[in-house]
Amino acid sequence: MTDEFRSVCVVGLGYIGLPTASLLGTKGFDVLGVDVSQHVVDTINDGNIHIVEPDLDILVKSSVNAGKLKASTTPQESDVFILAVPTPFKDNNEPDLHFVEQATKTIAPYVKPGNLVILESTSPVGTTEHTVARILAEHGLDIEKDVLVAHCPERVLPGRILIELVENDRIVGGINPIATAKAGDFYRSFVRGEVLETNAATAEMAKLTENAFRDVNIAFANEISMICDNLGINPWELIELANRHPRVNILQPGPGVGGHCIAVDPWFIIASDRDNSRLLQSARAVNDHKPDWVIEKVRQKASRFKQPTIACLGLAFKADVDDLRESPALRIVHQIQKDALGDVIVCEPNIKSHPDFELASMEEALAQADIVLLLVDHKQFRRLKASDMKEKILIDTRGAVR
Ligand code: SAJ
Repeated sequence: MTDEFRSVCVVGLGYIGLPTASLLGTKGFDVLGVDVSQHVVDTINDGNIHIVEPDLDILVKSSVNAGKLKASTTPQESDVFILAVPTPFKDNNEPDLHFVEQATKTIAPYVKPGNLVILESTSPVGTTEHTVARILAEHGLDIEKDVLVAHCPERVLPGRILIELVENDRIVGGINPIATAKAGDFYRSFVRGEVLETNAATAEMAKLTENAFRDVNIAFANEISMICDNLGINPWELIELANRHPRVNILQPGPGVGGHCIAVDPWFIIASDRDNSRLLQSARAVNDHKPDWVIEKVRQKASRFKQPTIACLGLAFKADVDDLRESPALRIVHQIQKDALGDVIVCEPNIKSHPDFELASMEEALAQADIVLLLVDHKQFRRLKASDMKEKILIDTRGAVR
């Protein structure tokens, strides 16, 4: 906490907003978390959580019990406003900023001179200045003198959010030098990593570049894995061996790239310069094709049976989370069911139910399976051994079964 910034209003209580709000609560700030969902607000005010993230329940409970974190559907006056709302893309892969616009309009009546307004949502270059600051200016606020507007992209990895919120270096970029400096002071009061100052556009582009870098590198691994399959080579063994070179560090192939970040953010760069983003577009195409390649594999194997039982292990977008957004696993299982490739049994240990599937335990799924399709390397599945499935056909899209 600093003398200047004691109260914080966090808009959007999802995977970034809720951990941030509860962390700030434990660091002495008075925090109001705002969400459009009454259910989310009630859950948090009861000291509970609506998402799966290690240790988040403990942090929320302690912040709420200490009276440092409250939730509401409406904002209130605060020293700092943090916008942590989704930035999805539209059907044509163009950025969809309506949540950012809405959130800015919601806080605008409560923002006073001297306040800090920070956009944490991953955003196309220009959003901090041309969407957030512009809307605040339209509400009569002087964004050059009175209100400090900055971007500080979140960089935390789902599954490690609470550690990375504190330990990661942060980039802050204001729409002017004073906003940058004040936003830097605010983050330095609770982040252990280094807080690096730049301007808003560079901060926005830095975040997009980080995720595009990962997308391109996963596309490389996915492309190698498909070539290996044709050549009869185990891609995971190959990558392990190649990575013993001191300057090679290949990522892991999988069933495709999911989540709300890596599969989305490169499009924000592509939309800003289509002509010069050939590599990013190719990476997106390779990663988006991978689920179809997996479905084709299942189709080939299933054609050996009259009506095979296909045990699909995992629906989440990656290991040990409950998040199904943009999940290649979910897309694959839906398609297998739609194409009636067999009787589908689904096991997803991180969720209680799913509207489209009956969920089974891993043991039930394996007992009935002719084909085991491993889609997510959840910890439960990483314990499986190839020797456990002698009678079955295994399609292991993650190289989890050894
Ligand atoms: N994946 C692979 N192979 C790999 C690594 C990942 O197939 O070797 C897949 C995952 O299974 C998943 C997808 O990629 O489907 C994305 O997973 P991830 O773990 O790479 O990333 P996210 O989406 O959970 O979080 C990313 C992180 N960005 C980077 O690592 C550069 C995180 O730091 C960001 O804060 C987050 O995006 C975000 O919110 O933007």
